[in-house]
Amino acid sequence: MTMTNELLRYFRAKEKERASETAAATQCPFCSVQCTLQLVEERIVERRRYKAVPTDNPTSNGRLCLKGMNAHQHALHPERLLFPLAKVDGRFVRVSWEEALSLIVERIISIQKEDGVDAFAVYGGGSLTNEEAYLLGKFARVALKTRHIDYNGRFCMSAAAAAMNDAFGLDRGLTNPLSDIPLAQTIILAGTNVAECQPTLMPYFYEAKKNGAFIIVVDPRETKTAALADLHLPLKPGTDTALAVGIGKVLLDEGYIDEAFVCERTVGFTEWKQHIEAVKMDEIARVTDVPAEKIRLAARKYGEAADAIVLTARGLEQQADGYAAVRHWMNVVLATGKIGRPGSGFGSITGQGNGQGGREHGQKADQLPGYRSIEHPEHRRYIANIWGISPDELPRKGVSAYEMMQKIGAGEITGLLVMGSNPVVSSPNAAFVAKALQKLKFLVVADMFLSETAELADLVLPVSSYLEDEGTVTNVEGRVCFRPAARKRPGEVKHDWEILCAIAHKLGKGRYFSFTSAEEIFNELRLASRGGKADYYGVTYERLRRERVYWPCPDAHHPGTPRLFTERFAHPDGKARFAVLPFRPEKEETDEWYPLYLTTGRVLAHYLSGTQTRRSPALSARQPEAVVEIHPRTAKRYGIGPGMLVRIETRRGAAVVRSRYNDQIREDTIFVPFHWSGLQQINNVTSDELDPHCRMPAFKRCAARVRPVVDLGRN
Ligand SMILES: Nc1nc2c(c(=O)[nH]1)N[C@H]1C(S)=C(S)[C@@H](COP(=O)(O)OP(=O)(O)OC[C@H]3O[C@@H](n4cnc5c(=O)[nH]c(N)nc54)[C@H](O)[C@@H]3O)O[C@H]1N2
Ligand SMILES: Nc1nc2c(c(=O)[nH]1)N[C@H]1C(S)=C(S)[C@@H](COP(=O)(O)OP(=O)(O)OC[C@H]3O[C@@H](n4cnc5c(=O)[nH]c(N)nc54)[C@H](O)[C@@H]3O)O[C@H]1N2
Ligand code: SF4
Ligand SMILES: [Mo]
Repeated sequence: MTMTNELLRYFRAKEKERASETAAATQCPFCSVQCTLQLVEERIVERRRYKAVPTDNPTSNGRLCLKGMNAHQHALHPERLLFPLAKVDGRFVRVSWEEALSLIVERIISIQKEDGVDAFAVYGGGSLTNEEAYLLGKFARVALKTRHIDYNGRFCMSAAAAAMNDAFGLDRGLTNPLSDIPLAQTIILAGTNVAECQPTLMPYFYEAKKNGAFIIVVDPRETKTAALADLHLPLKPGTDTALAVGIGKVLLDEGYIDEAFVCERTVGFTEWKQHIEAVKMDEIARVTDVPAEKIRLAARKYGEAADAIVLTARGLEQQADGYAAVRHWMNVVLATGKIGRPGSGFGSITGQGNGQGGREHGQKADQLPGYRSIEHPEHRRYIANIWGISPDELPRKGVSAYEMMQKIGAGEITGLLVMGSNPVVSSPNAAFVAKALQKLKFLVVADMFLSETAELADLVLPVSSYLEDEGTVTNVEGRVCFRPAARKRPGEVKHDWEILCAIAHKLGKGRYFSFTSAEEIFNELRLASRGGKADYYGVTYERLRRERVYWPCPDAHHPGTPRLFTERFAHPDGKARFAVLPFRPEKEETDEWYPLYLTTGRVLAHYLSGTQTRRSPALSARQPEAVVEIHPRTAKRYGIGPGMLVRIETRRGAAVVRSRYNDQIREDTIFVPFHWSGLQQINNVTSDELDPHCRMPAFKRCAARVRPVVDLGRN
């Protein structure tokens, strides 16, 4: 007995000696807030335990949500890809980097020779760092010389980005810092579910409420965000354009126009006024299915407020007329002059970790770094000079993300590099996308996991995760944030930027890609963005180690620009533009065969195509499968009990998910999150109708029908 106790004591002492704790600073890889944290690793002999401890920064102020708390679970997951995999006879086999790079280069050369330079395309993502997004754009244009590059942000920010550019002359998600939110007396949240999508931002709204703000939420569901609202407008999906026109009408009729602002700082008011005057409120109420009185109350609350903020997100943007919906909300903001002051402004809340920076530096089909245009001779000259090539060598603009998929389907694009996206799950009409990708002569996917898209690849390249990859991202506020590397890379994993440099070297373009660190790439990006609209020239790594800097920041002494448009807008004449755009009547409509509106979106515990969060035990346990939110009265009409498997059919196909009764959703609408694949994949049924202004797909509305798969409700 004594012996055992002694032994135990001995082992405990030994254990203590070998137990250790290390902590490394990092940043959550998921949404646009970019909360900071420390990943603490406790080591007790062979056992390792990790915990995430939030740290302070001026955006999230020491908060972290459920996803951030558990993000390390996917990064440390045993299914992480550790070496390159090539498909041989339909199965993946391990290959060396040397073999992988030789294969890519051989395929690029042969495809471009057989089918033309534009036949090889690049598909990027908003999770890539600024450095990687920048380098991907340069890689496509300089190493591949292809015009075909676009990225998943097309499905995310394109409606708001185009609207911001056209109305204000500049596209930065929020015109104001988040700290302005508590200063507003009225806040309109249109098609945004902050409570589940940017949870750590909620305290800004709580604070506003404490200060007496009136909050209006526009959403077909009464979401967790709507729980905060003083007024909820549960409109019919896809009718936001009409709603914003209705609000404008009340503001005009009831004298809330800021004539001095309109006259000094805007163009196009008269045309807007004529358009709005002809509008009938009962027609607006009929189209949106929101009582005219409620629309009037919303407009009055907005009009009366000395300061007010309008925030939109994907609910109204991911529509076949998403651009028009955003422009009409901007009309409302401009007509009342509620922008460019503390507590007054407009914002489209960005989504992905680098949803903002990812769209500024050249991943878009028509764009060069710093928001320069690939069709503008001056811009071409400037960037060609930075890159050390002749402007004539720069390709022209290509097509948008989904159109690239259509070109793949049509056999025009025959080779594709995917870096940072999982389009087989996240594209509209995804069954078509999966089929199209299988037609490619060569598909190479760089990912941390064997995603649904990687499964279709000829070659899969393992990349570092957020824990291992140093770099910068630009968050929801338009603030550039530095993310340090917290851990060594596992296996033979490479950073995305290293992969691009290695391929470029093998293609004989090494002299344009001789980078040895993320910081070196950032320094070139600074130069490339200099003088552009998204000017990062004054932002340095040294500075970012101390602060999060708002762009534009043109020189090292510039403080950065928290609030935009205080004096002038970014168009050459300094004035903002009103727009007159119709409500698109030709949108996918319900009929007797497809009587319900299907809308899609997110849940708190999961992230986008789910590649990462489905691999996190804590997050997966929280919500293991997709559900269809359905009103109990609608469900009963189709014999659907709570928790039953439901078959959802649209004009394109079917998905099967479990029902969840929700008496806070419109009776004519069902909601399904898109984070799952296989039978539960809702994008197999969504519509690929694109907004003609920005090519945004209509993820948020199509016509559907439902029926129970197994009738568990009866015995
Ligand atoms: N938990 C979690 N957070 C995320 C993400 C995630 O996947 N999971 N993704 C990140 C990314 S990339 C993005 S883009 C953002 C997205 O953030 P959000 O846009 O806020 O999220 P969604 O759930 O797509 O849509 C928001 C709301 O739009 C509503 N809606 C549906 N149809 C309509 C309509 O016709 N009109 C209006 N007005 N509303 C409608 C939905 O009911 C939903 O509540 O979230 C980011 N944060
Ligand atoms: N029905 C419906 N569909 C939608 C939406 C919707 O609301 N409804 N929303 C759309 C929106 S807003 C978005 S943003 C898209 C996003 O959709 P996706 O582009 O598919 O986004 P993710 O799931 O983030 O895909 C990222 C993939 O890249 C990998 N990855 C993560 N970080 C890195 C990295 O640093 N490097 C590399 N190489 N790989 C990385 C992940 O493992 C994952 O496989 O989905 C869109 N699809
Ligand atoms: S998901 Fe967004 S809100 Fe949650 S911890 Fe990560 S960055 Fe913060
Ligand atoms: Mo997004």
